[in-house]
Amino acid sequence: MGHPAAAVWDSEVATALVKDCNGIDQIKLRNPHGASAKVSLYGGQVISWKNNQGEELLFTSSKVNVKDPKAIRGGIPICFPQFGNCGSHEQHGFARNKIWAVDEDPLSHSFKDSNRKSYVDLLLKPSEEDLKFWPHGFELRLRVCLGLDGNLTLISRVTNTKEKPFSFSFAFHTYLSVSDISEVRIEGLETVDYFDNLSERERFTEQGDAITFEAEVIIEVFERVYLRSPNCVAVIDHEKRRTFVIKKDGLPDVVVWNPWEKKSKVMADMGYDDYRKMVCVGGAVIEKPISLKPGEKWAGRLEINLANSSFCSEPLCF
Ligand code: TA6
Repeated sequence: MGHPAAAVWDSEVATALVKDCNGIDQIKLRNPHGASAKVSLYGGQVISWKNNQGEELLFTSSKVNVKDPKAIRGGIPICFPQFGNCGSHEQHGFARNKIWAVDEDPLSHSFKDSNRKSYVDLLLKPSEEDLKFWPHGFELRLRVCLGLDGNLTLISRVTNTKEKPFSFSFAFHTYLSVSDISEVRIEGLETVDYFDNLSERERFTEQGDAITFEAEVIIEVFERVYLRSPNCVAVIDHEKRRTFVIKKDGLPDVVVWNPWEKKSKVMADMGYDDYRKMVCVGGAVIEKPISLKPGEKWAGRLEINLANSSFCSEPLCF
């Protein structure tokens, strides 16, 4: 079993290549103020994002088995080409269970000042095996960028590289670390329609107030997909006096999920009370999958900023 090698830093883009205990490459990003992030080539999954004080901002299950390379329960798993269970395909698609490559020829990104950020470009293309069960030519690119202010930006791009059109769904399934789920309120999704995944995607409309998580209200699990939502959502943690400000583009829907107590108990890779320390809030394309004609591209961008405030999100989002 390999041991993670010491990081060798590339000062140009402040990245370092290391290996995890399974010998799978990980890319470490850092900024001059102490913030950092880590991306695994397994699934193109962001597995860590720390603020300038070195505090971990993404949730990771207490029962993650690092010796089992499958997508860890936590971080920011990628859902592609589908979200949810679709027939015989893996839940949330196969991209998260493939080894990605560092993209030596990234598409030109409309970054204002990439050279002042620490970032890595990853690429996933289908193998011959993949084409047997999803017969579409694609290039799925991911840029993970750590800003000078410590914010985390993920940009995904899908290109149709073959002669026939295809459709896909996509999600950044972001596990945020919180003090306790009872301290969390989500603003920006008021009055938005949502699918309640437990009700066979029956459509509902969110009430006029922020989303909160009261034990007496949530019986089994909180699992909703908010449809065509505003491009800014605030996840407020009163106890930690901080707000995750999530800005998105090209990702019309927002997934909000917490397994709650009952479901957590039957999840092999979730500690029995881990649900109290996390909330999944991710940008997604679920209600209306993206269709690409030959040669067409799609891009989705998610930026998460950390604001040391737990008051009204109004000034943070708008
Ligand atoms: O978004 C909620 C959900 O569909 C849940 O049903 C649960 O299966 C979760 O996703 C798993 O997501 P993950 O990305 O951790 O595999």
